[in-house]
Amino acid sequence: MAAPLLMGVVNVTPDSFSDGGRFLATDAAIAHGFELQADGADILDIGGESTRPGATRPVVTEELARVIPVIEALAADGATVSVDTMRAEVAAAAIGAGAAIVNDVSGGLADPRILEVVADSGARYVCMHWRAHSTAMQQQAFTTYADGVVTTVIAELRERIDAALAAGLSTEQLVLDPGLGFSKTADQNWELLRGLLHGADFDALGLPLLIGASRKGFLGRLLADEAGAPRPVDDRESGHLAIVTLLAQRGVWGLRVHDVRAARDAVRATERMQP
Ligand code: PMM
Repeated sequence: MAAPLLMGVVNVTPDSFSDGGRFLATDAAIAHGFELQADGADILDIGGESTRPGATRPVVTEELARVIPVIEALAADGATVSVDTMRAEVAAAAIGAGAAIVNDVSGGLADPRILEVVADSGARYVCMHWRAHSTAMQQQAFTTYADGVVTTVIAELRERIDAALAAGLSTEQLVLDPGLGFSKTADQNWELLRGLLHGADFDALGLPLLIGASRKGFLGRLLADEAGAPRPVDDRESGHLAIVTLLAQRGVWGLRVHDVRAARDAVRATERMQP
């Protein structure tokens, strides 16, 4: 079984929950990308919009100014670059700057023109399960799953696959992502992971899978202290590595991670134990 590709996260944002503000300057973001590559990243995912619950969106010119110079520099050096954007205009500029993958957390819902841009370019398209922008996504209306979270997420992903194919994408371009933390409660994230590890429903879609669990709130809550305070964002890696290990053993196309070195180590150890 092929080891999962590791997608290292470069958030060029002032407000991401995991690393907001650390890599907002172009030079710091580029240096971080090179660091992640040295740590063993296969893909560098460059994002200019924070999707943390409650975050407000940057205007498109701001998003472009954040990500394009970083993508240009990393792609020019030979890195496989992905752009984390929901906007067609940003996707087009990123592909022009050398991005090979468009990681759209809205699966084409936020800006449907993004599907045509990707179809025409031939780039890979990560189609994530999503229901609403950050300001609204954790409202109860968006975290209700009538048929259970696994069945409903899969049904909604099927709709997005149909939309992508109708816009001209080929199945070879598609990668699916259940969107952990996006319009999901902690319990629903665990249920999705349980479904991925112990069910066949996701495999029935017949498409590669990308999973992003790194540093997310459901890990913080799992590892909360006795008073109930969530484990801080930068101290959740031990729990995350259990997920990395089991998903690597299960077989997935990719894992979106912040600590590439730790994930690479876990994947190597997992591979070593394969029969
Ligand atoms: N999570 C975040 C951002 N982008 N993209 C994909 N495909 N899957 C994810 O789970 C995902 C994503 C939020 O995490 P961050 O703020 O640390 O980038």
